[in-house]
Parts: sequence; structure tokens; C-alpha cells
Amino acid sequence: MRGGTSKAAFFRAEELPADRAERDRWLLAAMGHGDARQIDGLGGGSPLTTKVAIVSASADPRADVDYLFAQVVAAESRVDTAPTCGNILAGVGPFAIEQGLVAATSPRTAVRIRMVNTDSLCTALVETPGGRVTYAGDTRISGVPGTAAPVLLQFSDIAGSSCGALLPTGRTRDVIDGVPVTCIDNGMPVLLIRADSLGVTGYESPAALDANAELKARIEAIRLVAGPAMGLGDVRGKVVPKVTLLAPAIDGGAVHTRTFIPKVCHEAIGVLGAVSVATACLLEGSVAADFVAPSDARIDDLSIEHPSGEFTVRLERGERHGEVVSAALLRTARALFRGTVLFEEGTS
Ligand code: NQM
Repeated sequence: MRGGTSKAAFFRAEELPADRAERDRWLLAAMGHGDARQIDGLGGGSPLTTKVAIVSASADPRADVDYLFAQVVAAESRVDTAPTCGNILAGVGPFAIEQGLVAATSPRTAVRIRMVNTDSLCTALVETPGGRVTYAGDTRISGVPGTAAPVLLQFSDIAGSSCGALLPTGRTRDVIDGVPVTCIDNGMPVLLIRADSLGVTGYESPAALDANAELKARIEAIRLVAGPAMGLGDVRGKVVPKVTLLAPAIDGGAVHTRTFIPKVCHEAIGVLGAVSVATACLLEGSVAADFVAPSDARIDDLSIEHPSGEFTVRLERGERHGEVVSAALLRTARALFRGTVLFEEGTS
């Protein structure tokens, strides 16, 4: 399925081996690994198309289904279940309904999803006219051609999802290696850095940034210090924290971004990554707040500009200073293919 601007193989949990090592070996074989093109698997040669969603009925009374996200790191022949993925999350509601895990209502169905990786909750509103999922509609999202049915994702408890606190270092701004940064986790651990403090504009293409070995080494050095400070331990082999470079908005948005996930520059921005960036925009003293006029509005729509367009995050503030109580955003999804992955012992 396509979920937002990413693509994943979706599995029912009971179809996969229960043993974790066996499951990961199987997922690597299914998606392809060990070469950049993933010629021996389903993956599309990019982290954004090498994702896996594992879905099952939930035992949690607050949720209908459990969604475990797995990032297959093809180059390193590894499966990482530390982060969740908000783009692939957009496919979970339609998948759960089509698999009979949730009964559809008309014209739309609310699917309560537990994001197992971070133990947080999301309600997805899926278009189901006449009690059937439809993928056709008028919603356009940046980074995906054409239009499709909207999937509204609503989050209410994502602060500190992986790090235990919205501001895992206890501060809105830290200095690492002489560079001012903000470490934040509102659904996704993200390290924010002003692009100009690393000698780039932040408007370069993802390909140009990916080709800048010196910049990438500098970013990784800062990330390796930020990881333990964010409570994530040694992040050498982990895909979190992500790193977002910030620059002034150029298209009427709040801020312009380039995001490393974390070794490759994203063509757009991750969903929960964008929620974390938008939240930082509201926090006085953060490096993101440098770019945004202060606002006291109860509900803020923040447009996060990225290489292929923009992403609007709706944030609702709480009573306490700097508190964000809920976040909502629009995605689309599409079921692309249903079938059986073939795996014979002795191959892969
Ligand atoms: O931040 C990319 C994506 C993502 C993750 C990544 C995501 C999120 O675009 O919630 O969506 O950060 O690896 O799918």
C-alpha cells in the first residue's frame, strides 16, 4: 500500500513467524537487502519504499488494531522497529477494514490504532461510503501525483513517544559541537538545526545534500552526541533521531525544511517528523521559533515546507505554556496489490 508519501508491504501479524529473529530474516528476504536496488525483493531502493506494516487485532481496550512498523535497512541487512511511521499509518485504517478487523460504518469509519513502536494512539478517519473503503477522492498531498480519498489522522498522546519527554534534554535549545540545536519528540525524535549554522541554505535539492559528504559527516557527528542526550542511547545503528535542517519559509509556510532520515535526505518530510517540527515552532527559545511569529491561538495550522511541497499540521494548545494537546493531519492512501510473497529456504 501507499501510505502518504511512502510505500510498505502490509502483513497480518499472524501470517508472519512469531519468533522475532525469524520474522526479521523473513522480512529482509521479502523486501530485498544487501544491494542498493533491492533486486531480490519488493523494496524500491529507497528507505521510503522499504517499509513494513504488521497489523493485528488489539488487546488494548483503547484501540481496535495494533500497528507495528518495521523499517528494513537494506544496505545494512537489518530491521529497525525503534521508530514508527506516520505516513504508513495512513494505510492501516483502510487495511484493517478490508481485512475484516474493523466493521465499516457509512460514510466514514473511525479506526483506533495503537502504534506499537511508541505505545501511542491515533484515530484514523477512513472514507467508507456504503460501508466499503474507497481510495478515490479529491484530496491532494504534496509528493503524490493526482488526488485520492482523505484519511484524517488525529493524535492526542504523542509527546515523548520514544524519548519519554517532549523536550528530552529538558531544554528548548542546546549547543552541540558549537551548533545551536533543538531536540524534540512529539511523535518522532527529531534534532533540529538551522541550515545556515552548517554552511548550507536549506534550499538545496535532496540529491545535492546527499552528495555533500562533509555536511553529512557533520550532521552524523552532532546526531551521535544528541542521541544519548535524548535518552535514545547509542544511535550509531538507529534510524532515530531524524535530523531536520531549517530555513526561512519561501512559500507562505511557517518554516522550510530538509530532513535526513537519518542517512538519506527525505524527498518530503515524515508525518510525525513534521508534527515534531511544527511543535518546535510554537516553543519559545527553540531554533525553529527563530523563523515563526509568536502566536497565542488555541489552534494553529502550521505549514511545514519541504522539497516537494508543504505539509500542514494542525496543533491544539493546552492550558500550560508550550503544551500541545493534540495534532491532526490529512494524508491519503491506496491499496496497490494483494498477493503472496514467496520465500524458499536457501534463497536470500
Ligand atoms: O515521521 C520517513 C516517512 C517517514 C516517517 C522517515 C514518517 C514519520 O516519510 O512519521 O512518516 O522518517 O523515515 O514515511
